[in-house]
Amino acid sequence: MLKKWSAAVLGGLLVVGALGACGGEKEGDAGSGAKKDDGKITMGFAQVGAESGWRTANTKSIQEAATAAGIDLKFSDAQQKQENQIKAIRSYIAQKVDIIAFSPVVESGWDTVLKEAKDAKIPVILTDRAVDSKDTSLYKTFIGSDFVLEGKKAGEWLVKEYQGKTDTVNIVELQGTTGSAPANDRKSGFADVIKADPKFKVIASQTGDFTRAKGKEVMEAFLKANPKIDVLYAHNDDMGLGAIEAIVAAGKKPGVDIKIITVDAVKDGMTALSEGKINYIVECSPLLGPQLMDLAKKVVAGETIPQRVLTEETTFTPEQAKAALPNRKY
Ligand code: GYE
Repeated sequence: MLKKWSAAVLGGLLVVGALGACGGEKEGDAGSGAKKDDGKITMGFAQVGAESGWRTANTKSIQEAATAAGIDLKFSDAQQKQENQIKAIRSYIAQKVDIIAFSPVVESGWDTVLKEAKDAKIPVILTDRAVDSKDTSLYKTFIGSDFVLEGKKAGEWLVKEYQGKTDTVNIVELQGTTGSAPANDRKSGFADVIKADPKFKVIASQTGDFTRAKGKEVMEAFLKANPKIDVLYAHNDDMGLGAIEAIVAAGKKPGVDIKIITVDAVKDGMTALSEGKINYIVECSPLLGPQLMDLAKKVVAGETIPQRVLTEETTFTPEQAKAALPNRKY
């Protein structure tokens, strides 16, 4: 690492002092003297929580990739609370880490703390979820999925599935964490596609917080209040899996009496899909670690990186899930 860094310095950066250029753009960064001088990049990562299988896989990917890249990782879990994430980011700023990365639990309310990082000349990378800040200079890049597209893919499957049919299709929706980018976007992408045909009716839509327990609880309430539910659209596998328990307990057959579409494609979701309990899964990859570490190194070395790095993803039918499962890593 030290060698690489020295090469970067010799390769054109004018700043003197090993980690002085950690802002990646400004010369004469303040506070460089207080930073560790071992040539290793220190990253502070403020994770959302441990709410789902997706998140667990994401955390593992980040931790393993940091080790592989020789990056010193400071990791915190915010338990799905924005205030905890803000606290973690402030502590990373106080510790003068070289770079901060985080997955913002909700979209809004980040400007102040991002400005604090910018003032301290600590670059920030957004991973997985976006912020709604107008000032895009507050972060270097955003790496993650296109959640609107994911919602659209879910809607397109539904349109195809009910092609040629005229009866009303009653849909219930389990939304992700309120105010989060994936909940907002997966809802709007889906709504955009199904609105073309008035037979599709979303009769209930509520948050299940991206967790299995809440997915089950909300689905129980949906089932009690609505005698005819044709389709469940859950914003992630975990909520869908919780809902399946509620559906079974209500004496109905998941995947048959109620068709189920979810997002993520984690192992448990894929297993339920291969068994016909879920009908379709839109993939959202949690394996962002290696790309994140790569980008972090570039930012610290002062290289220009793209403002948006998109994750590539697919979709799965039950047959495709069966084929993919043996090699599924998460
Ligand atoms: O779909 C869900 C997790 O932000 C893409 O967060 C992520 C979402 C993922 O809790 O399972």
